[in-house]
Amino acid sequence: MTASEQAPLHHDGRAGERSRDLFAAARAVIPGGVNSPVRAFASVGGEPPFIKSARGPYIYTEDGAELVDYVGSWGPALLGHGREEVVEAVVRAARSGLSFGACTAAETVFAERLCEIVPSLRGGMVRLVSSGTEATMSALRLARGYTGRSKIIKAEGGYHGHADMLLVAAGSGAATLGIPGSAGVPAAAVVDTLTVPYNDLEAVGRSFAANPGEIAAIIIEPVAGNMGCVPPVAGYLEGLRELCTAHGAVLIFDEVMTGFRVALGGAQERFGVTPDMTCLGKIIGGGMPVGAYGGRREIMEKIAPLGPVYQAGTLSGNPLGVAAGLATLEILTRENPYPALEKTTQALVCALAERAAKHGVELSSNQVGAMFCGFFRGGQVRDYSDAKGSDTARFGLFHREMLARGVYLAPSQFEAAFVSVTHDGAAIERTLEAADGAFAAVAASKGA
Ligand code: KE4
Repeated sequence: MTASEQAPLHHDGRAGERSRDLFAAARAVIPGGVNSPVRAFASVGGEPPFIKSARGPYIYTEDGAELVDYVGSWGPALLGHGREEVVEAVVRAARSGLSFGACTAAETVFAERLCEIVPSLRGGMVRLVSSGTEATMSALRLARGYTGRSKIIKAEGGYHGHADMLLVAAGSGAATLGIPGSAGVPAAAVVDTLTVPYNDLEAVGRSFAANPGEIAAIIIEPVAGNMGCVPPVAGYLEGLRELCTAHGAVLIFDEVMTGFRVALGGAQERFGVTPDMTCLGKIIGGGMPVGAYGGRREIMEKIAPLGPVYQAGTLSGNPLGVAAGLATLEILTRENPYPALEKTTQALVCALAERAAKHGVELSSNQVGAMFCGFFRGGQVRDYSDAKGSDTARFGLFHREMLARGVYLAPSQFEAAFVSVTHDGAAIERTLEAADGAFAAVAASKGA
């Protein structure tokens, strides 16, 4: 079909006939029709539009809609969709073979670049894996092996992937679906997982005091992004650093989302607090499945084949993921988009807040770098309990109204929105126009 025969693009992102048919077919062979639960739109209502392609700040649905995208593949698309240099790098690598399961020179170059850029990796080592889940699961096993201790601390509403030991009071899709734990996780798997409220240093101090010499690690999102976006309060990260140093526990920053998003060197660079280990994912793969964990050399030397802690992966460090990651890092270090991203995102968050206020809709906004979210409630949101006080029904209505007006937000109040370097004036303008109408619809709705 030539371009002229194609129906003109429209902006109504609600699932049309084609997406509905595709979703019915998907549900017949894929649980819930999705390969990751939050994509099912369960908490916002309606059916998910199926995506055909994406370019820059836009995604294109199977029903012919062009939508301004703030999911960005859940974070990876910081450079916008389909950045030519990244695509070319993957195509070039693919022409030499897709995967060897053997050492390649590019993996070393990639590891060197990560160790140059991320403060906690400087002078240390890094291991490539294929997802954020693998990164956090491996980092915690390594921390346990390194310290000889079993207990770990995580924050309520923190999401670090779906490894058994971490599916306790989890955020993101677990929070969205209201299943912060999970069936199938034996009590024994989580008996050593302690949870504390985010931004509550005293609770962490009490956990250490109650478990002297038993806590192997704290794993924390240095900016929470899976209870909605919640920044660390002043002194929080520094306090975690001090407590871990004092008690000989490993401080792990889960920067799968914040890494290369809130600063080139991640939240640890932005806030000036260096953890012992860092988990990475999303942006470092430029849209390909890449994760990584790394940190101090004496810790990393405990991982096989150097040490007794086992971890492995068929596609770890595969040529295509490494090519996409290297191209992405090259662009980010060359262009340093962070000041402009901060400015664009701040202006967008302010303008959205103005439109909410204009229509008398309570909205509590948080933003760090190129990630943000609006909680449908008043007051400040500093932890998961605050986030859960949001009116999720109103969020659902807002989501549907924005989608109908051509803006694609994460289908959950407990996620963050992501701005890319390609979100230009036109995309922002369309977003604000849509928000004006969506907030009006929320204000007019009784109840939700
Ligand atoms: P993956 O295994 O999904 O690559 O990464 C897990 C993970 C680890 N740590 C943090 C801070 C994360 O945000 C994630 C995954 N994020 C979710 C969205 N908030 C992925 C989307 C999904 O689950 O479909």
